[in-house]
Amino acid sequence: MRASSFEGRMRAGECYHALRLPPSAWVVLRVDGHGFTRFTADRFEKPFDATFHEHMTDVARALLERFQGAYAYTESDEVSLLLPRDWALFDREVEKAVSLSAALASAAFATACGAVAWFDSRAWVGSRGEDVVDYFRWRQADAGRCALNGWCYWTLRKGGMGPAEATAALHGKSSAFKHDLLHRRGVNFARVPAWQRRGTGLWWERYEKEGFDPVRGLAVKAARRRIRVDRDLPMKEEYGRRLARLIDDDARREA
Ligand SMILES: Nc1nc2c(ncn2[C@@H]2O[C@H](COP(=O)(O)OP(=O)(O)O)[C@@H](O)[C@H]2O)c(=O)[nH]1
Ligand SMILES: [Mg+2]
Repeated sequence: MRASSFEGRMRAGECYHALRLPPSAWVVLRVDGHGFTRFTADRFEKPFDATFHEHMTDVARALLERFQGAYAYTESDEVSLLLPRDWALFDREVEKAVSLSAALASAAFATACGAVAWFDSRAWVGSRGEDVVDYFRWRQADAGRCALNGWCYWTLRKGGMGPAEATAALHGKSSAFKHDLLHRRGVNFARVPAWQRRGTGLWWERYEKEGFDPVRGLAVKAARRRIRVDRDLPMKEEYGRRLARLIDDDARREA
C-alpha cells in the first residue's frame, strides 16, 4: 500500500473539514447548555439565580475575548456570539468554530461554577445587517417569554402546585393573563431585574488610558479597549438601534 494514497483515503473521510463560513457573511455562534434543566435543578434558585447568570456572563466574556467577537448576548443557558464580518480565525472552518466555541463555553462555565457542564454550539448565517438585528431581537423576545413563563410556573409551584398542575394552569394562556396571575400573587413582572427579562449584552468599548512616558518624562494617553457589560439592555426598537450602531462600527472598521 502506498503511504500517500492511504493518507489521501483517510483524509477523504474527514468529509466536513472543507466546510467554511461564507466569506463576508454575518455569523452568530450560539452555545447552549446541554441538559441544563437537570443540571440547574438542585444547584440554582428557580426561576432565576444571579450567580448562574454571572457564570453565563463569564462564558460570554470568554467567547468575546478568545474569538475576537463583535457582540455577545446571554439569556437563560445560552450565549450568542456575533463575529465581525471579516472574521478570519481558524480559516473560517465551520468544524473549528462550532467545536471550539462549545469547548470554550464548557471550560469557562465549569471553571466559574466548579462542576462539569457541557455546551453544544451551532452557527447562524445572515447576509444583511438587518438580519443580525432581527436575530438578536428574536433571542431577546425569547428571553422575555421564558422569563414570564418561568416566573409564573415557579410562583405557582412555590405556592403549592405540582409540576403538572402548574403547567396546565399556564397552558395556552395569554401574556396579559400571566402578568395578572403574578400581580395577584404580589409579583410586578415589570420590576423583576432587567437581566432576567431582557438578557445581558457585552461588547468592546474604546477608552483612553492615562500613562507616563519615562523617556520623555511626559504624561501620555493611549487608546485601549475593554469589554462593557450591560445588564440593563434596552428592548425592541431601541435595542435594534443599539445593534445597528454596533454593526455600522464594524462596517467602518472594515472600510
Ligand atoms: N435554576 C435555574 N435554572 C435556569 C436559570 N436559567 C436557565 N435555567 C434553566 O436552563 C434550562 C434551559 O433550557 P433548555 O436549554 O431548553 O433546556 P436543556 O435542553 O435541558 O438545556 C431551563 O430549564 C431553565 O429553567 C437560572 O437562572 N436558574
Ligand atoms: Mg440548554
